[in-house]
Amino acid sequence: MSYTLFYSPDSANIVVRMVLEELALPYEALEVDRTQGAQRGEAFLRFNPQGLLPVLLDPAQDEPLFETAAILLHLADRHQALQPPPAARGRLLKWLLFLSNTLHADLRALFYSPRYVATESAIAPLRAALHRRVGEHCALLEAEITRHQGPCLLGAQPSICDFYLAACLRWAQLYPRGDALSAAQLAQWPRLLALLGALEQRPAVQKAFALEGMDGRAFSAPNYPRDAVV
Ligand SMILES: N[C@@H](CCC(=O)N[C@@H](CS)C(=O)NCC(=O)O)C(=O)O
Repeated sequence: MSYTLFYSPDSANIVVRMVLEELALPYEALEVDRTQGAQRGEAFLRFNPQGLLPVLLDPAQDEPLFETAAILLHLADRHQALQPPPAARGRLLKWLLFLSNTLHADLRALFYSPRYVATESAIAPLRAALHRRVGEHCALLEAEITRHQGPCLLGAQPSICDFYLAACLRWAQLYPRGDALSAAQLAQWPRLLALLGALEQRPAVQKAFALEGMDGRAFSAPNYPRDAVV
C-alpha cells in the first residue's frame, strides 16, 4: 500500500511530506505545477475542488484527503505515531485545530491579502491587523511550550503539531515579500526558535527539504524557493 502526495515544491504539502518521511511510509509524489496554475486545472480539481495543496490519496479511503490538519491527523491515527498518549489527546486536537483554523488561516489572509479585500487601499490595514494577530498567536504558542517544559508544543516528544507549526513559521518569515516576520521579531519567542532549530536537524525533515528543493536551515534561516509561488 502506498500513498500519493500531490505537491508543489515548498507549498503546504511540505508539512505532510515531513510526516510521511518521519514515519518512513511509502508514497509517490506527483507534482502540480503552480507556476502554470495547474492547481486550478480540471485534472487537479477532481482531487480538491478548492484548488489547494496538499492532497493525499490513501488507497484505503473512498475519497482524496485535503486540508493539512485532516491529513496529519489521519496519518497519526492510522500509524499510531507522532501523537501524545491518550490523556493528552485533547491537547493534540485543540492545538492542531488552532494551527489550522487560526494561525494558518491568518497567514493565508496575510499572504493572499488581495483576495480578502474589496479595494487595494484595504490591504495595508488588513496586513497590519494580521501581523498583530500572528504575533499574538506566536506568544500563545511560546507560552504553551513553556507550560509543558517543551521542547515541543505538547511536551517532550514531537507530534504532528510541531511539523505544522514549524512550516507556518517558515512561511511567516518569507511572506508577504518585504513585509514578513523579521529575525528580530522571531527572537521574542526563544522556545519557538529552538523548536525550529531542533526539528530541522531531524534526518526525515532534511530529506523532505531536499525533495522539495529547500535549504537545510529552511525553518531557522529560510530562503525563498527557486520558483516561489505564494
Ligand atoms: N486550508 C488549506 C490551505 C492550503 C493552502 O493554502 N495551500 C496553498 C499552498 S501553501 C495553495 O495550494 N495555494 C494555491 C492557490 O491558492 O491557488 C490546508 O490546510 O491544506
